[in-house]
Amino acid sequence: MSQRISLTRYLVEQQRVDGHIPSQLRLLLEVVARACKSISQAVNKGALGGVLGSAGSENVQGEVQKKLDIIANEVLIEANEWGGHLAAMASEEMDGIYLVPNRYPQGEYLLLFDPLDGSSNIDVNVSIGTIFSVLKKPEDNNGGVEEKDFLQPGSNQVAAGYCIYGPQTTLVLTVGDGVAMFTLDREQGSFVLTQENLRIPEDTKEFAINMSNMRHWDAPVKRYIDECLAGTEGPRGKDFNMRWIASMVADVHRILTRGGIFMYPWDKREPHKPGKLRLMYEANPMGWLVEQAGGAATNGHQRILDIQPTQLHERVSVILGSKNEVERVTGYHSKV
Ligand code: AHM
Ligand code: MG
Repeated sequence: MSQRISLTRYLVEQQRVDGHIPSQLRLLLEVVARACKSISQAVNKGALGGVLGSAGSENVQGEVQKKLDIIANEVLIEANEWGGHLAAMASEEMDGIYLVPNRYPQGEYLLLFDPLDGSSNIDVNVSIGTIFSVLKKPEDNNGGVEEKDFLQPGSNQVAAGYCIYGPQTTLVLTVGDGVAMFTLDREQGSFVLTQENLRIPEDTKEFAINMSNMRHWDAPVKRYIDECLAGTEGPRGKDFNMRWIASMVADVHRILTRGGIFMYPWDKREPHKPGKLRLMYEANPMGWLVEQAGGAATNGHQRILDIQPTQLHERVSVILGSKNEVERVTGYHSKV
């Protein structure tokens, strides 16, 4: 790229030239990016910043919270509550929704996030990230925001993205006009556009799934993985490679970069739960990014973005990535 384009310039052009985003949404995305820079700093300090280890508390989903889960959550709230662009926020780390305090102006957007995805990787220095999704407050809502206002299908998202804290800090974003990638220039302190119009190859020879759960899977997922494992001698006639980072951000980042399929399916360990991952702030934003890059995202039966949520912290089975592979696994489900 001959001329460096900052995130700010990219967003201004999306607003001005292409008319894709209103100014409030531009502000919102800039604020989220700024918060991600702060989180990146905290992540980088690690043990030197005293940020590693457990916080000694649990979130609403009964998961042990790490210190960085809580720090990242606070950074996102503090950065976003006063700008006038938001009406409310929701997070993996908070039971209910967070209303913008009365002392600040109210905007028309709703922000959802997983402040630090891949928490099990924090203390072992493996890539983690922040995932976010932006919805509009429903038009018929003239009063205060309630949890039900968040319960919109992913197809209503107006922006979605993630920031990965890995060897590089990279922000990946869609506002419905393809997927763009920005790398943090630490010397300048700004995100710089490093790739536009990301495309996921339709075919792949790489899958990502936690194989230790194999005995708990349902038949269609087991069939798909068995066929991949059979390699050149099996029905697929080719060898597959496997990757599992246990950070959805890192696995999805690899898929957006070179293709692949990611699955965290329903399994028999907790049969009453549709899956491990959360619909509204994990599967929806990632599903939209993947679709915007030419891939697909389903729960085995239905497009993720078409699911009507009934709860803020609803879980979902996730199959996403290279289109032809996702369609194959989804097709196996319909044959059961
Ligand atoms: P988290 O949001 O509490 O970090 O959990 C979500 C993570 C995903 O990033 C990842 O794909 C998955 O959990 C890994 O789960 P497992 O440890 O069961 O393989
Ligand atoms: Mg998560």
